[in-house]
Amino acid sequence: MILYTDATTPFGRKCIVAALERDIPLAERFIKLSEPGVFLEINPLNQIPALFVETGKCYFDSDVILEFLDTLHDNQPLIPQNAKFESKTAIHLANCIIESTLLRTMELRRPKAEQSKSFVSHLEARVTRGIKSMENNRREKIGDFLSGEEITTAVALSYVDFRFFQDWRKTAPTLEKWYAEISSRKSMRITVPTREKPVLGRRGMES
Ligand SMILES: N[C@@H](CCC(=O)N[C@@H](CS)C(=O)NCC(=O)O)C(=O)O
Repeated sequence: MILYTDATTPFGRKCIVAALERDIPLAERFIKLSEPGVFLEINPLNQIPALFVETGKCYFDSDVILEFLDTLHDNQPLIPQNAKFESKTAIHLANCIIESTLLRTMELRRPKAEQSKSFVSHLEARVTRGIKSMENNRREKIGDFLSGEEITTAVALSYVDFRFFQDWRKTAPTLEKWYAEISSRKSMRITVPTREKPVLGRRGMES
């Protein structure tokens, strides 16, 4: 299986962390979306991540990929069936924090005269409210197997740090402690957005 991704995409990182946490062999291939070439046959939307499976099937959208990964292992599922809707809602919250941070970055890369301050403020307020909700709901201890919710939450906070601001910690002490612990896991450490090359090589082993 090959995951088409790049170093900075948090949606791709979710999938790699999940594969590492469940010991699923997955090779990574970095792709430049500005020069997609045959990648458009894998994902006509020209978005990453996208997963190519040896059966010839291609799956895209990181949540679809997480659900597919769950069909490949016998450990604790990434999406627990007994709390599926809670889990998917929490994943959606983290996804929206990622998406709002991404849109904010793209808006601020436009020429100054074309940027919308009100759009940027709207996105920032959504990120702030989302993190507050994460803080209010973060109770459980980190177990041996990270869930899809934990992975997406941690990746979202890391992306906010990477692209936006770090002072969310001032108002989210529980989340700060939780995030510090989860960030020290190997799967999170080796997939930081500042890495220069894929961590998973051709056979899905660390390269
Ligand atoms: N819902 C998708 C979102 C994927 C996404 O937005 N990926 C970004 C990179 S982080 C992308 O490919 N952006 C290029 C574009 O949308 O043109 C997922 O969860 O995989």
